[in-house]
Amino acid sequence: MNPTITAFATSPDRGRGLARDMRVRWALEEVGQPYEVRLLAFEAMKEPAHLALHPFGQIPTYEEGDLTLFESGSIIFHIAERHAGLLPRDPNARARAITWMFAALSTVEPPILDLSVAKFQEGDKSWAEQRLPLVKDRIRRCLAQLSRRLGDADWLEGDFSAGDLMMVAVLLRLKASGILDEFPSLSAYVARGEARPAYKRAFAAQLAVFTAASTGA
Ligand code: GTB
Repeated sequence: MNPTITAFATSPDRGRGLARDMRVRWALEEVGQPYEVRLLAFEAMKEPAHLALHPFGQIPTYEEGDLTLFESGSIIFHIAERHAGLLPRDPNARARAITWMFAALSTVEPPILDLSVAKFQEGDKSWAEQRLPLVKDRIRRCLAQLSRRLGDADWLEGDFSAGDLMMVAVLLRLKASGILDEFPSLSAYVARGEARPAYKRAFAAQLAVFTAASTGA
């Protein structure tokens, strides 16, 4: 039986692939695992049926037989562990790829999320104008370090891995801010991720949800 994931019935990003079901879809496409999607309205995400799957009432979740997971990092790690293609076989190379998944989620993503909060949730506060440059500089510092480590390589550790998938997914959130353009090697890195056939299939699938919702199809 195919796994089922959850996604927004109407994504606030208007199908730009920024909601976190996108990274799970991408991982499933990379390993060639077909999947089902259960679409949820915001209200349904806070109801007991969904809270039983996700204690924080969010998407994505992942159901496979009697296994239910939440947290995109854990879901992608599970997919990468169960299928070939997203983690190297060599134990040390595998550990390094997993390290990059953690780096994406716990070092690179937090300042990027801070930027969204500073702009969209705190933008009307009296101190917002002072805070925004500080938040942006924290992102720049992190990207400078990441770009130094990537150097001229295509991917972070040899071949494309779940570490790259997660890092690209995290960096994509920055595209609209213009900050990514300040780091040409990282822009090219993200573009390489977006050019992967699996990424394109996942992107098209989540966009189709938004298109259908907005045209009433
Ligand atoms: N740590 C969790 C994970 O990685 O799975 C975080 C999950 C999460 O933040 N889910 C969001 C959610 O369910 C959707 S992806 N939010 C509803 C809620 O908390 O009530 C985050 C997201 C939302 C919208 C945009 N956007 O519009 O651009 C981008 C990303």
